[in-house]
Amino acid sequence: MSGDIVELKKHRATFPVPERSPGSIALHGRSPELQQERAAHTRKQILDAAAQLFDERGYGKTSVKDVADHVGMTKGAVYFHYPTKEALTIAVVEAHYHRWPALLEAAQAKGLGPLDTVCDLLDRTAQAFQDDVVVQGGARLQMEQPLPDGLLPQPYVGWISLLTELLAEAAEAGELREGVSPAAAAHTLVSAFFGTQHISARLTRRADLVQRWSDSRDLIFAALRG
Ligand code: LUB
Repeated sequence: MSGDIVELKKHRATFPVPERSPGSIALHGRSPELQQERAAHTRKQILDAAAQLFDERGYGKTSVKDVADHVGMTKGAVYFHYPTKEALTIAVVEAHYHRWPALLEAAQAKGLGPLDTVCDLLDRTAQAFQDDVVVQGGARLQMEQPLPDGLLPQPYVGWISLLTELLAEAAEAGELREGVSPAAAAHTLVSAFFGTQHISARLTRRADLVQRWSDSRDLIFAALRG
């Protein structure tokens, strides 16, 4: 399954969200809209807790019961939203990847040149890896690859293809040093980012990631700029 970011945006949910019939009856006096809001809030609570426990303990040492206890729910309440541990795992990883389009839009909204847009996007991504528990949990799961092939997106390929596109625009704009291949530069940036966040995670639980990435990207972008 492609890990392409655009592909993931279209990626189907892994569990059917219960369809609401047009004339659904408000249960317990709550409007259907309020019920949907509460269900979405509950799913977010479960996802955040699962991501935190997956990041801290890994897939194998995290049970659905652990997640339920962490959010103060019964296992049944968790299973209502995520029918299996695998569905919960897939949901955390998908939520991890679904963070990126908004960061790309924010970087592009600044109206920078293509190379500075890449730089700004990766700075935002470093902040997300430092602060966002779902990003952290998704990264741990993608490291472990605990599910059979094909159930989780292929890691890294989405970022490599996105950065290759953006760096090709930078080359067309004359922003890249002569002879720099956008594809090679994209692969280098993704590898450097992945390694920087991994070492930061192991040594400081990512507390120093934004600074570490700032040091890495200054060196890399100095080599890329025309
Ligand atoms: C990124 C991770 C951790 C790549 O794209 C991915 O799959 C990634 C999780 O697998 O780092 C670097 C931006």
